[in-house]
Amino acid sequence: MDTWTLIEQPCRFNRRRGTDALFTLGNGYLGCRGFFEEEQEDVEALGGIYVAGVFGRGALKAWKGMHRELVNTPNFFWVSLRVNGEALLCRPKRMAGYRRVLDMRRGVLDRRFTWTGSDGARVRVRFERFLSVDDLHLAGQRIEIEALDRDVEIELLVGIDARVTQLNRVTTSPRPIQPGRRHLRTLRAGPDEIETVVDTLPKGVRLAEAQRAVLETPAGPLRGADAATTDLAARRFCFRLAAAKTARLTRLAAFYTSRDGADPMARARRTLRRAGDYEGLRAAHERRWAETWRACDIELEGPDDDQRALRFNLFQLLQACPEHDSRVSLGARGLSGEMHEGSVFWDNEIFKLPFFTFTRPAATASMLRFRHRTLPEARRHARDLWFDGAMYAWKSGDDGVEETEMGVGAYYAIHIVADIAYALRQYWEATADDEFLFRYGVEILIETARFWKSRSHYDPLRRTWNILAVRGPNEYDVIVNNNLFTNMMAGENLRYAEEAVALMRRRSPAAWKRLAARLGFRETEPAAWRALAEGLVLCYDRGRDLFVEDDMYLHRVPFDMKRGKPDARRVIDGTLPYEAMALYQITKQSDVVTLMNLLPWKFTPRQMRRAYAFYEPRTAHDSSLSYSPHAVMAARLGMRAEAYRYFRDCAYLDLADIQLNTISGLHFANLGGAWQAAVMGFAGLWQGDGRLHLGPHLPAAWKAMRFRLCYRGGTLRVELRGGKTRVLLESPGPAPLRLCVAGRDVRLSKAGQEVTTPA
Ligand code: IFM
Repeated sequence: MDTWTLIEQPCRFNRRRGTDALFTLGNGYLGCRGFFEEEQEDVEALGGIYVAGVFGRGALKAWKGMHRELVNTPNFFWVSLRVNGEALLCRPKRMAGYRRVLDMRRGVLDRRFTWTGSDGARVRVRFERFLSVDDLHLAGQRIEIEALDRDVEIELLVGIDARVTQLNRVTTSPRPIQPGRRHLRTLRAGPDEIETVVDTLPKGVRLAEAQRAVLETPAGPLRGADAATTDLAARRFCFRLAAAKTARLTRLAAFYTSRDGADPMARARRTLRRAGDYEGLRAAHERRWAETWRACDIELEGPDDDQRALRFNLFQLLQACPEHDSRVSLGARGLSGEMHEGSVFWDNEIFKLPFFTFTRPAATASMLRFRHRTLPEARRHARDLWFDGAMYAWKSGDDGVEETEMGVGAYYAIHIVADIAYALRQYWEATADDEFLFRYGVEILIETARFWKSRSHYDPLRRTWNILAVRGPNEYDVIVNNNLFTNMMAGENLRYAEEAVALMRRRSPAAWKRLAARLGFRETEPAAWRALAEGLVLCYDRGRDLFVEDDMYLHRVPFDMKRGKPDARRVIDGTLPYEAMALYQITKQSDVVTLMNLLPWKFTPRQMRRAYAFYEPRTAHDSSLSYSPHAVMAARLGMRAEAYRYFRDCAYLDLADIQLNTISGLHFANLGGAWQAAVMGFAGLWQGDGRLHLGPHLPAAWKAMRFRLCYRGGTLRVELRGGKTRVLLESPGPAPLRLCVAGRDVRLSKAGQEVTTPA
């Protein structure tokens, strides 16, 4: 069975658009949902192409005016097809042999079907498309039309369609597609070029798109005639196709925006002129994918469905990653849909970055640079709210401004500040990249530590430091005091800041002097950070050896999960209103469990087991961020069957539409969670005490698992088979790598060196 392809067959006409997100293609610069190319009626023609960093003004009131939303940009895959004068529309009675195939190995989408007109004439149609990962500004499309049993008259329009609007009026909740706001104004349209501007933001972005389309018919090539209209660049090809003959259209499209530099249209033209032919472009694209998969794939000896699902998660994560541009990061739905408006949340650092850190560290570096670039806005945000240092927005577009709607809790959801510090530390430990740490990281760590210092309050009665009025990962607890996750992560943030300052002072004294002067660093700060880190309240029930989510959790009323969550809908959508959650012991998405996965060295196995047993039945999994941490912890605790069940909930979350909102985009944090479930759960990966830890916890359904890891400049090849773990050093780093494999200390320094445990 082919585990590299996602196949839809037959067409589910009634929920056609619901699966478009699954068939998304992307290259980090562009993302393109799997919509049908040929124009349909009404909302079917809306496309769904997004460019990282291209935002327009949305409809919700955020902290600094209206929020931003990722713009649905002109559709350069648009075609209109008529056969014997009749529009080729996708209708159940007209189509046979439908098949849509996402080839994840090659990054190519293919769709084919046979269509019968009202006059009985049949044509076989095949569409192929890709967004080049070799040249991020190019896309390729091929359309083949075969007349099956008689001659037909074909009219084919090939264009770039700027009539598109947002797919939805409201993007915060999933809905069937319904046309929404229009952000684009067309400046100029010709047969092969269109220039538009997103003019719903003061400094509107200009978009320039150009196409080169050639039609080969049995009678020879056709160039087509100008068919441009106000908001559509298009060429029209009219021809007669004899029975049993095939015509083939090949189009290359180039896309630039004013974010890429001056005169984007000149750039688009130049790129098209220099682009070779379709085959050459696709071959280069496929070579890039082969290299990427070599580094990032996880191979299983187990059920084919699991292998395919795992690859699907990795594929989508990889192809949305904006590694080329540190002015943007990876949104909650990537470039696959409009829910959450293209914004970046805490889950980027905690769920997605670990995958990149250990497979493509440059991608993590770029996304952390995004946090560094948005530091001025985070400082301003902190100042506006009477705090020191930097308070990162809960929800960021491209400029770091808080995009959360007013009044829905961004003021409380401050753990994101420490999550960014955690990801930074994880990156530094995994890469030993001092240069990055000193150039960008230390500044973030100092400013975030200062934030925690000003956001914590001393309680003279208990002689402790509290962090009051917060919202942890469990968003059903809207405002709590001393959320364990927040306090412990803040404590780590403070420690990382202290350690990073000491390191930089030692290793790069001149740069440190400059930074310290620029930030107005005071010598008393590190000691104050340490005292705070040591004094922060950590909610803990000594009698039960149980770490507690927050000050009040144990005092709340037990929640009847059967009654409250009888089906897949979230509790707050099905049975009780949001306001009721404060009364109950209910966890929306894993909170303490996630924390224990992040900082495993801080807890004993017994404490982890107790926490898992306590919180798991109280967790509604009403967020996509919940399954993977449960899979990781269950695996590490040796509960393999349970871990596997959670792994499947996670890996199939979008494929099976478990959260009922995949139509509005894929759940990117969960995609990263699938990698975590496999690598941090079943392969037991974690980082601490200067070593990389691995240990086998394979589920019974998997015989073996293989993957590569980047670690401190070296590449490791890991294979788990049954109870054995084999680690091979494929290419060494600058220093010997220290590992702890299934409890055994190992040092690997030469290429080809390997260790197997138990031996
Ligand atoms: O970051 C998450 C949040 O924890 C739950 N709601 C969705 C956000 C974006 O994924």
